[in-house]
Amino acid sequence: MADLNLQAIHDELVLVAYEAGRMILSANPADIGTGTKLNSVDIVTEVDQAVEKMVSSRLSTAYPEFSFMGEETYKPGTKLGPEPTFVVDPIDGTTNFVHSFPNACISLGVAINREPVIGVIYNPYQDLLFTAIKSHGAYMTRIKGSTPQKLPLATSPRPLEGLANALVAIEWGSNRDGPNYELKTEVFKKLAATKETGGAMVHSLRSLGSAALNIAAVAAGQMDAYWEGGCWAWDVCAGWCILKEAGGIMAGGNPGQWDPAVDERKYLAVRGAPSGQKELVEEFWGVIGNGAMDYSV
Ligand code: LIP
Repeated sequence: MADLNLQAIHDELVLVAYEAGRMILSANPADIGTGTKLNSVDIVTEVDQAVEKMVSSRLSTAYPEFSFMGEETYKPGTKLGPEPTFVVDPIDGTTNFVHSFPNACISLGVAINREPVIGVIYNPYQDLLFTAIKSHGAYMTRIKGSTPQKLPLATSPRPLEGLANALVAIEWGSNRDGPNYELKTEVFKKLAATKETGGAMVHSLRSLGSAALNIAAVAAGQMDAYWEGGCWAWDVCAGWCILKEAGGIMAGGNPGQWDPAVDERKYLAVRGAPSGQKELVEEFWGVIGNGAMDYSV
């Protein structure tokens, strides 16, 4: 495939993101049809499906040679290939959307050789756009048309000084029983507990309800880390590129995995910092202990 113009692809994804934002804002969640997938909390709506259809139609016209991996048309067992692929979540934060809670986004990623190289995340409720192209930095645009701010937002990010000084993003996800759930909830408890009781005493835990927005907040330096198992490549691909371009790192959600795959389904994102990243990852893995999440099916 001839040298790709990543800037042109990025620019098209930004236009697509704003179009998706208009679709999301024009829907009235109280009136839309919803269904469920894995269980009663794994929700899909007709708006998710309509947005993904618009996205895939526009992108397959503009880039017919690209593959497409979207949440609503994903065939279980499909692996992310090496070819240029759009990796798309039409509405990340569907539960928030269904409840009219104003925090959801479209997540548009491009992976080449299974590496995130473009990321575009747009939260229409806040008119907040996060973008990145590999080797060209990450940016946040607060209001459409305003001057993008380079990420991380701090011109001199503070060093990371361990979990006891960290604001950590977590998610409950849609798996609510079994060994993965038991491990996750045990880790949540230990993260928040006092050191005297064997905990990490984090500043606090936050759940934005969207993997993409959690990762974007870590990239911006608004949170220090995000840990989740069970989400998918389309939840993290765009944010991954934005995070890396903002100096952050993406480690595995299980101990010892320093180089996770985009479709690994177990992630630990850490913000950019002049020091302390590796130490924070290792401290976090220490909280997990000998546990390991398994999302191989
Ligand atoms: C969501 C993810 C979130 C996860 C939820 C859900 P969706 O994606 O962003 O991290 O905890 O279970 O998968 O379904 O809103 O696109």
